[in-house]
Amino acid sequence: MIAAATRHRSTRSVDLSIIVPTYNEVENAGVLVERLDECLVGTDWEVIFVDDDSPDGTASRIRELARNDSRVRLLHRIGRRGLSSAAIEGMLASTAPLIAVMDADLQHDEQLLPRMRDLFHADEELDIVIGSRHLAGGGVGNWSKDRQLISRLAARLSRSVLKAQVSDPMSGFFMLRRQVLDLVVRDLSGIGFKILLDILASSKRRLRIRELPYQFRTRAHGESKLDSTVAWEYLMMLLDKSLGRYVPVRFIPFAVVGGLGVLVHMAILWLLFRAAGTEFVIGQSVATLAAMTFNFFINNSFTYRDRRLHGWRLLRGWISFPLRARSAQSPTSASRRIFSMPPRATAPGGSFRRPPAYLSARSGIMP
Ligand SMILES: Nc1nc2c(ncn2[C@@H]2O[C@H](COP(=O)(O)OP(=O)(O)OP(=O)(O)O)[C@@H](O)[C@H]2O)c(=O)[nH]1
Ligand SMILES: [Mg+2]
Repeated sequence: MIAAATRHRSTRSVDLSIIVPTYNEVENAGVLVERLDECLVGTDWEVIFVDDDSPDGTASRIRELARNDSRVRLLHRIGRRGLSSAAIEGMLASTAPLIAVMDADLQHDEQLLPRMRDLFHADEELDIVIGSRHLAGGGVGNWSKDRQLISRLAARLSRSVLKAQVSDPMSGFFMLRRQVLDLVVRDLSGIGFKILLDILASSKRRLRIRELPYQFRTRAHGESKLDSTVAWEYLMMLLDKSLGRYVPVRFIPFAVVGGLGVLVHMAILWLLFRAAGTEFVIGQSVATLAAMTFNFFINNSFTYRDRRLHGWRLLRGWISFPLRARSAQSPTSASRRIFSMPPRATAPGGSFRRPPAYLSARSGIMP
């Protein structure tokens, strides 16, 4: 018992946790740990990589690093994606009073970390220090004109939810006190890439913020994960921040996709029944199946992107989706009315009154 207590007391306490979300960063993880080791002399630090089961073996590489260096930790998430949610879970897995978030791809200047830490030591009231690309002395490296334009547009949109004046609310490189995390963590959206904006927009009190300029470097290894869905997720996050307290944000795209599904249904039914002259029941069945397929894949790609299905699970989900919907093959009274068909006798209990399966939230691709 005494030996256990002694052993317990001898464990080190970490002053700074650096949270690094990773997806396919196998070549960068080791270099980042080396650079942290060089620049954080005199600080008891740890790095928590949060890997979303990268196919390139990043998690195995980090495990290998962790076996030789107890400052390296790994949170391995399976069946999940998302930079912000990874950062949140990494922060929650740490115990240090100071927490930094940075990318794995060496684009963030690690030399800023000791300067950020010193600012916290000098000012007890300070809440967040942000690495800014837009202050004098900072820069965005070799970004194309298009990317600069999109970034400016996104920053302008962010003002609708932002409660603080900062030059780079889209930065992915910052340090904060644990108390700030505790203050906002239950209100975070956790959607998409912009975790700093999420934190700034979720705070119920005015935060004390400092910014330090840095030059965003060019990625040396691996590929960018920025794609068109990042823009979609960004809009979802802004919607969540502005409307989330009234309606679950996922419901908005789900309802829009449902509405588009109705249009797909009606267009196909018109083509088959009116233009091609097939029987109504056949047209209706094909239209229902097409609309369900449309809704399933669009919801999978956008509404539930963070838990989207791939490969066999996608195929299984798609096949089981109409099978689970008992009314899938049944003509709806709406289409019958639109196409001037006489109403069909309904089974006791009015099963045809049930909305088409692809419109119901329960029949979404949620598990
Ligand atoms: N855990 C996790 N990490 C991610 C995910 N997407 C991106 N990342 C990591 O988040 C960091 C930033 O992603 P990048 O693709 O470099 O995005 P970026 O720096 O804004 O864009 P580039 O300048 O084009 O590199 C990197 O460390 C990625 O490995 C994800 O879905 N899950
Ligand atoms: Mg990057």
